[in-house]
Amino acid sequence: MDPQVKEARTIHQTARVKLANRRAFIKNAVSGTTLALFGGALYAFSDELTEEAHASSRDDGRARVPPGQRVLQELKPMGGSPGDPRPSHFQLKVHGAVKTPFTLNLAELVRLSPVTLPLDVHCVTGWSVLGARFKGVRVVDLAQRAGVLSSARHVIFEAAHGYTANLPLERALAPDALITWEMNGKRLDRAHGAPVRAVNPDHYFWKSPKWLTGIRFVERDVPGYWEVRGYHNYADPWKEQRTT
Ligand SMILES: Nc1nc2c(c(=O)[nH]1)N[C@H]1C(S)=C(S)[C@@H](COP(=O)(O)O)O[C@H]1N2
Ligand SMILES: [Mo]
Repeated sequence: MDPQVKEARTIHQTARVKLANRRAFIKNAVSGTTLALFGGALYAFSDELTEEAHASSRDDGRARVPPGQRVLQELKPMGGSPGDPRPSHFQLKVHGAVKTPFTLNLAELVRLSPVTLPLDVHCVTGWSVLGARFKGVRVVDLAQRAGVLSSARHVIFEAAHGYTANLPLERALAPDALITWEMNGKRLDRAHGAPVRAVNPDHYFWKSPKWLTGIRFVERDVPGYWEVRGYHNYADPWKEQRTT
């Protein structure tokens, strides 16, 4: 099939899913849901989910929802400059302070050992989504394959049009840090980073680049796109490290 036709179909299907979800939101509105408008689209904060989640805690003892966050039922597309969505054009470069740098295409990436994990994401603008199921490869598995040098201390996630996000090495290698192409059983749509994005949970969501192109291991920290624009270098939602 012509890739453009295929892409148009995907966009159409995504729009239909969104419409169905929106109908479900409106149904929910009868009890315990706050509707909010963002950029012309309707989003539902579930008061019930927010309350429940604020009262529950995680295995590590932290509150399920960090302070100042409210729970949304689905990711809100936050924009950015999209990369090339064509799966056949995807390349992920794993490089920097490693013994064996390598580049993977999408077929090679999805053949590594993917895991599916329910992850929570927390946007600095105040919304969180809990337990979205992301399928992907652990960053730590890619790091092992590349043979990270003992001098490496930080990881730079690189994306289309120069967007980057930096994390200390040990945080980037957390077992739930994923390079992902699928959310809730469906390929990522373009707005959410197709074909591949990073998800680095336990940090504000700007640390999760969409339209990922590379993972670079470095000895010295390199503040990323938002980090040089006044956002906090570590971005811990439980410490509300929003800005500097
Ligand atoms: N390449 C790229 N990745 C990005 C961004 C961006 O502008 N470009 N925005 C970040 C921000 S600020 C947020 S909150 C999340 C939003 O992801 P979503 O649009 O899938 O909800 O993506 C992050 N990743
Ligand atoms: Mo954001």
